[in-house]
Amino acid sequence: MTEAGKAEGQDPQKSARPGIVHIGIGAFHRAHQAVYTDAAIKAEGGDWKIIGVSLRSTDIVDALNAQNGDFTVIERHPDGPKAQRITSMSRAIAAARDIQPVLDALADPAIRIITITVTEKAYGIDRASGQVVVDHPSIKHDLENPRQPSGLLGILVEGLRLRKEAGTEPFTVVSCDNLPSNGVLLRNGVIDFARRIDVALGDWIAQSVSFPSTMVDRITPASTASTYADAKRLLGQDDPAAIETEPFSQWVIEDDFPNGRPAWDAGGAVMVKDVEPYELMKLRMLNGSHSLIAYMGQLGGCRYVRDAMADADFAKLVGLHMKNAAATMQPLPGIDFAQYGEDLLDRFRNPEIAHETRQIAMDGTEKLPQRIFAPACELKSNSVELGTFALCCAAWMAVMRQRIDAAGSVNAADDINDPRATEIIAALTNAQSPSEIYDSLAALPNWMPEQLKSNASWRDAVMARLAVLLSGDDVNAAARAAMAQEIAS
Ligand code: CS2
Repeated sequence: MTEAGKAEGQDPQKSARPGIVHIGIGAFHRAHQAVYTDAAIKAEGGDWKIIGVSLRSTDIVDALNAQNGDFTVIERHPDGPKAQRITSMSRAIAAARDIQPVLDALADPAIRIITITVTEKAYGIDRASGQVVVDHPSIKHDLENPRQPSGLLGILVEGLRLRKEAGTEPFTVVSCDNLPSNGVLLRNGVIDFARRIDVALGDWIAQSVSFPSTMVDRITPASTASTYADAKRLLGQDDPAAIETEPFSQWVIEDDFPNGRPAWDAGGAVMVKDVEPYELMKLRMLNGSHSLIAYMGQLGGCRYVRDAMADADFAKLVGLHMKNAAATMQPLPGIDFAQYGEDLLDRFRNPEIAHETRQIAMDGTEKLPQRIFAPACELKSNSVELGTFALCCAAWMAVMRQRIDAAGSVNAADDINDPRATEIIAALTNAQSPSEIYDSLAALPNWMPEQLKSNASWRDAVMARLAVLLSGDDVNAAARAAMAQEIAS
């Protein structure tokens, strides 16, 4: 059926046409923006259905298209799972197969918003300068082949170029990844990329494209056999695109949509003028604690976040880190950080959510700067609150050390799972003592802020914890000892 053919009948969901292209249709998008958009169309209608684009995988595209774009969301409540069918996606496109349909969608005047969840590493933007990282694989490819892009920035810029050329209004671009000031970061990167190809295009983007920032939140573990089994049991059909998630969900959006937007607020989103304080709170208190749980959990033998939270010492450590992270925040009217932290602890404890520490532990070099280093920079150089930040940094270093043997080979059962794996391996080859490990990893270019690197108390704090984590042959026992020392201090 054509899109126009779908525009019949009374159901606003059925009659709606696409108005959004979403790039990155992994589980998080299906648990979050797709659900808000579904609720918005059901509440107030509008041509806001989503065309989903997958940059790499093709399986999810085939699975969604075989189901008319519809899929099942299972919410894991303490009293059992609840399933819902989401129908806000009209179709999906695999960019890896053919980029042309993606560019056609981006050039279509009916498309007014591009939303994005591609994870931190897909941006290829230097966080400090806002310029593109020219040796990032997709940036490099797309600067050389701007009409046949395959990465995020190249696709956005080519889409905008086609619109400029056709005299079409630009779309609004909305990053929904866990990056600080994600709208500003993406804006800077897109403009810099465009100016490297065509200065006038870059100037036009700077003047006419809006990049609202957003804070997104919903804990969404990777789907497993039990996700698919529950989807079938609850809704009676096989669904290889089914996902499972927690009951909680939050979306705070900077309200800057010159070409209109769905009634996301009717679906529960909060529209604000300034998202940054919400982003900082979430990145530092939720994601920072998640990273601490992930690395300490990898060392301490906790497969899932809930296993860590079921351990009294571990739960205390996480509570302490939330308190320390809250100490780096400016007050936010209407928000009680202590209560926010308590609610996070409850969410982490949810026994129905099987969120693997290994999943959260990936891409550490992309995550630690905003989750751990930036807040640590806000604390006085020898403050007691630095302890849990130093522990998280040390735990990441210890996990990396353990996944690579002394000769610099990755242990058979492991994967570094980080876009800077080659550099990490090179840094750790022959680095054995805590000071060798710390100094070689802290020296990764454009990574740990100078303010921390030049802070002797920080270096001492990380090295002391690394020494405990690497002591003896029993990794779990060493992790427990480090945890006990932290909560006692
Ligand atoms: C997690 C996030 O994998 C991770 O790094 O910290 O995906 C986290 O679950 C979400 O941001 C929750 O909203």
